[in-house]
Amino acid sequence: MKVTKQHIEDENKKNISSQENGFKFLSDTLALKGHNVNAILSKLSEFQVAIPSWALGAGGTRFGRFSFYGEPSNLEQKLEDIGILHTLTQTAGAVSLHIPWDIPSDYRAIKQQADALKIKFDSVNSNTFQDQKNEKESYKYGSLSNISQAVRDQAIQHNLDVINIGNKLGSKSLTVWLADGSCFPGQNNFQTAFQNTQNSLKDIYKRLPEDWKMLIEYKPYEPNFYSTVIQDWGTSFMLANECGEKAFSLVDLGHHLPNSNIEQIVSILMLKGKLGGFHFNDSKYGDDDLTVGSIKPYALFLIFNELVYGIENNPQNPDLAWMIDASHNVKDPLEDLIQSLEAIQEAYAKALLVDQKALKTAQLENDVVKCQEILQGAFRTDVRPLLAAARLKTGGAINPLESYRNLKIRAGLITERGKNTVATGL
Ligand code: AOS
Ligand code: ZN
Ligand code: ZN
Repeated sequence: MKVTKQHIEDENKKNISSQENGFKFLSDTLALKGHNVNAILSKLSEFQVAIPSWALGAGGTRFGRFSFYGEPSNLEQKLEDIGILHTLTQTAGAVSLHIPWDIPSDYRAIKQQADALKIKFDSVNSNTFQDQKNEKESYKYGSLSNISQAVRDQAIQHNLDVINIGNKLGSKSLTVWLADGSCFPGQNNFQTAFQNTQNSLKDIYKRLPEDWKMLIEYKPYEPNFYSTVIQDWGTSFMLANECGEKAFSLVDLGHHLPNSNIEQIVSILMLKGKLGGFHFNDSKYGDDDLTVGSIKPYALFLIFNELVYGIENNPQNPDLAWMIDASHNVKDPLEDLIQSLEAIQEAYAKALLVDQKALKTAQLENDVVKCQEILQGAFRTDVRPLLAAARLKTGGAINPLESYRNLKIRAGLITERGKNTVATGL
């Protein structure tokens, strides 16, 4: 199943006049306000978000999983799906692999396929939250934090293997997310668990290639429900500092206790030059992994506002690894990802419209009302014609979701791959 240039041209013909009208109105309005529309379009085109290899099949919960059929069952097919997303949206030019689910059998072939689809290999994810076949030790009671040296050594070695695999594909960072923690008070000694984790991470860090980063993800709870070793940004920040300058914190939007001020966390991590990566999703209650922007779009915009500020004002912070980390239980995964990609671009575009100079002036005058007006003025702008214009510039679809449906892509995938597909992953 392939989306061709011709497909997109035919699709775009249907929408071109309304797009041109909408874009003209918006770009004239923005230009009058002093915005450089072309600069915004270039920034939108440059903003690429990695798709995790495990998001292309239906997720499911511990109660069950309902397939969407035609899902990819190997790495080649996962790349094909991302290729479809990227052709339509022009913003999914990267993949984030998960080891051991995605070990390539033929590295050259996989690299060639990815190159042809214009997909880069972003951060590689290790997995020490499940036991793997043929492994001696079990992670039931933790991995890098385990009280047993043998278990820790196995988990360290796994991370080194993941770096090795990523290196062959051109990845430049390792993402570590640990399920380690405890389910009941007294089960673990907090200090021992933390120290073991720190020492293990340092062992991995020592063997990180010169031009690589280590991204340390935090999460307050789940799968452990009493304590998690790397529970919050502060813990991840401490560990990153202990490891060294190539180690950073990774923020997953769903990994905060209710009502946390994520935009403030993002802002201060960037000030300290320690924000390395980002996992996008949305949530109502916990780590719900819902479609980006589907529940709290204003919060997403405020986070992007800090990211834009940080990108412009914090040269001490490196370029970030962007990834969608969502799970698709009741939607076609590809449709869900198209919606997420659109929501990310929308929040980014709105953040680019914030008049930073005017905001600073209003802040210096303690004009609280004006500050709010500036932020909400940007948030209330309908930027969708801008996103479509950015996509058009590089050959994407004016309306990716509509084209995905018109081109009957899921039906095509089912014909090709059959109904009895089981995606590897969560
Ligand atoms: C888990 O909750 C985290 O969000 C991880 O980033 C990710 O979903 C997991 O590592 C899957 O590989
Ligand atoms: Zn995550
Ligand atoms: Zn998560």
